[in-house]
Amino acid sequence: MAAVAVAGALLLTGCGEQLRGGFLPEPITSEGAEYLTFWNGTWIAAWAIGIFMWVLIFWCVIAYRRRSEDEIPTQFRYHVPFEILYTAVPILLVLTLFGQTVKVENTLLHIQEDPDVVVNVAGKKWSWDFNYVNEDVYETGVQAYTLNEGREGVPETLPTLVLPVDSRVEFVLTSRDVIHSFWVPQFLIKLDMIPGRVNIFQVTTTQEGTFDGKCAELCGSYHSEMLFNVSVVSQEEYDAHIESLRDAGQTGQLGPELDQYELQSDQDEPLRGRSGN
Ligand SMILES: [Cu+2]
Repeated sequence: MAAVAVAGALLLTGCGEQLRGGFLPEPITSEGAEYLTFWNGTWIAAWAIGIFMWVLIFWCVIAYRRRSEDEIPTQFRYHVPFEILYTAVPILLVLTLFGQTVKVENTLLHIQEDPDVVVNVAGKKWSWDFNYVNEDVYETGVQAYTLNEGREGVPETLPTLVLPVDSRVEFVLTSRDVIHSFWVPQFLIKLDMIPGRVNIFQVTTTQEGTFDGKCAELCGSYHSEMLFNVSVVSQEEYDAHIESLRDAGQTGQLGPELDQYELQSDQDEPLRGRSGN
């Protein structure tokens, strides 16, 4: 009852919005929304179990306290029903959490055939190239300069990834040099970009607006300036944006010829026995 009262009070205050959002960025994809439900469910379960255990602990401490100097409380052991209970209940909890985790992970990493939009995002020290694969146009960015000038005016200098709303979008993640990580906080998922490898995930956009994107893997001196914008717009605006890239002559793809790393000839050998790596 105390928990319900506290939760009720929080929901009625300004904290309520954040509490319902699990103190996470507001999801802008259907996968993000599903993840948020799982996250909140996990916390509700954890609090319910925690409160139940605290009540039991304090009840024991108070109800079975020693009442006089020479009294010893009733001693008992090998209480089989209890032992079965505190073995079975945690196993059930762990299995439930495990099952739900697998279910949500499968949703987040599900790759659908024929997505509406495919974007090859290449991370580079310290910015991004966006190749719109089906449209055969590209956008390229340079590093943001936030350290000296602060945040003001910076978003206009950043590369913008434009996506249509209510669409299935595939990100094909590659790197031109070192390990980066493609992170749009409001997707509630991020994935590493590893030189020589291709990582893929898809989202279904549900909300129009302009959102922040950044690198989430410490990749060098200007990692913190590796920023971009994500603009989710109507299909018409998306088509117009693609046209504007075409008109600007940004046709074709910024391919692997721009990569700065060299594949090592011994890369397929096991790491064991190699030195200096
Ligand atoms: Cu980076």
